[in-house]
Amino acid sequence: KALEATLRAADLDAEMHLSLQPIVNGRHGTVAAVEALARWTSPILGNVPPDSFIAVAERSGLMHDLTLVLLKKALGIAARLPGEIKLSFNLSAHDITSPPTMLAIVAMVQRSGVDATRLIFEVTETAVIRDFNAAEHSIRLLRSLGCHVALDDFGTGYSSLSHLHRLPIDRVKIDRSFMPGCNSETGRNLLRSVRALCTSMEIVCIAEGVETDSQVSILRQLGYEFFQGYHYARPMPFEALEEWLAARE
Ligand code: G
Ligand code: G
Ligand code: NA
Ligand code: MN
Repeated sequence: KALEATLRAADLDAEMHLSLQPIVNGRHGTVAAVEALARWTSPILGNVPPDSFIAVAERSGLMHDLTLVLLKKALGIAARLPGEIKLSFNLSAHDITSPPTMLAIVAMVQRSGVDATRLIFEVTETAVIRDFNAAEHSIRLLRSLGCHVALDDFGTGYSSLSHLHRLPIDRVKIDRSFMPGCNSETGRNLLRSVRALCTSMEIVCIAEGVETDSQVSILRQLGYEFFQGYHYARPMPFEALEEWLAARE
């Protein structure tokens, strides 16, 4: 359809950019990482939401090229950020189940000169389920380079718990749909249990979709340390991020 044809003909390098959202260490008040979120401004269609164009790229064989264009931009951003701030990059189901894509990612990371320990790759449970063995292999490959790997949207997929111990991930991003749970006893019990599980497995736990001060204080009481969400900042262009970082000092 129209979106696919336009994406196929697009100058990806010129039309794609990354929006950046901070991940904050709530205990120390520092910025632990920024997540890179793809944005497409098409001269024909205008701004297209990532949910749409990522899905189209996935099913029309365009994901390999798109991921590499975005990763190149992400590595450029990582190189310009202070060394203590990590860069978190989303991989799609296609990416983690495609050996040629994974090899190209590894080569690009190694050529970039960016310290691999400053990179976090986010994979969703849905992507892992598609081909568990391939996903496991890809995650091991990234970890062997020294990169971090986070299980994204945690809790929304199924058999989440088995993934935690079968995959060599070192981070979990608990899905934003759990944040309203801060306001109920059962919701808090669930959040506390996920936190305890991560602690026992030595997995860093990040709460995403944090929108209010009261959520932050409740999450901190439940043992959470890392937060991402509109309460801190919306995704923003690199220049705005630099200003945002400077204003916090
Ligand atoms: O940026 P926004 O919050 O609208 O993101 C919507 C969805 O698109 C999220 O699920 C996010 O993980 C996904 N997404 C954003 N950027 C990228 C990207 O660079 N690669 C992949 N594979 N998914 C992305
Ligand atoms: O699937 P993933 O977690 O990568 O999706 C990131 C998406 O979540 C982005 O589209 C981003 O704009 C959105 N997002 C980030 N912070 C918040 C928040 O505090 N509330 C809501 N509702 N969405 C958020
Ligand atoms: Na993500
Ligand atoms: Mn998520």
